[in-house]
Amino acid sequence: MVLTVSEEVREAIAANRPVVALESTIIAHGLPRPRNLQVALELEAAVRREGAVPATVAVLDGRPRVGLDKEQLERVAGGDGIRKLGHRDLPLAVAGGESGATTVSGTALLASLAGVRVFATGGLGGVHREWTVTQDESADLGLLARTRITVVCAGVKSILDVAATLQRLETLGVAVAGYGTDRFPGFYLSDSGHPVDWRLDTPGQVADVMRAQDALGGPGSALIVANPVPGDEQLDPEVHARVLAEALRACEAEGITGQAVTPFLLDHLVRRTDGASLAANLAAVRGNVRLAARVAAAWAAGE
Ligand code: PSU
Ligand code: MN
Repeated sequence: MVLTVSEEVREAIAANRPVVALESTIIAHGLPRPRNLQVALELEAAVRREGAVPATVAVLDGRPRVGLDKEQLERVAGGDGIRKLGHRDLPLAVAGGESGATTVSGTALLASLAGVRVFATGGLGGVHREWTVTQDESADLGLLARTRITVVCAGVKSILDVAATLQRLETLGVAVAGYGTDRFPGFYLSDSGHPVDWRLDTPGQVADVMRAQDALGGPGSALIVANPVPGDEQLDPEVHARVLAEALRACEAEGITGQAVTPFLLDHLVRRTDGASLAANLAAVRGNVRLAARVAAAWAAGE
């Protein structure tokens, strides 16, 4: 098989021990270097502290990998020749022998092929604000409509049109629940300003929903567990609104399109908030990784 699952991850899956998939685009293209490598290592350590095995996903030299060693993580974080790979890019990268970091869509596909059911990230991709003109909707949404995986995230990136993204998730039939909240989180912000219809309060409740998905059968769609960044670690909402408006104007003025849009906006926010957006982003991801490990444990315990 073309997919390479690390020995540690393979053993954990075989023994029904908790495993958490982690995406690599946030490392390679979503965070500034060299901080990104530290973060990658820190996130893996946080998963381990909760008693689960981390499985960071990437493609190296044409080989899709679930579970990276330190040297492989260093390559991803180093960025040289590391492309950004959504799920549609995977066969091209494999056939071409290329290396790349996987987005939520690329990671969710490879993780589920490897048999990993729980995945942690920062914020999902979604519908961009200029959608009526650009038709830019992240491939994350379509893939999550077709993949049975639980994604713990802090909502969708606030650079997006959040209301439109929530609507698309509804249309596509993807289950969404707030974790410990009735509000949909706003990535850098604890509250996006939009409600969610469902709320889950414990890892055990999340695992129960996953079991109900399997018991019901039907199309293999995802479960999105939207876990807010703690209020005292969020980005100041006023700063967020001001800097984001500026970033969106810069993106348009510079003619940035396609895959480059998300990294451009995230980088702009980090620079223009003096790193405050980075701190909030990291706080969100850390919380998601910890929760995902607890969900994976509850899931493994019940099987
Ligand atoms: N969340 C972050 N940083 C990121 C991303 C999400 O905190 O870099 C990445 C994810 O990999 C997500 C991707 O899948 O951005 C979406 O990109 P696009 O809009 O091009 O689909
Ligand atoms: Mn896009």
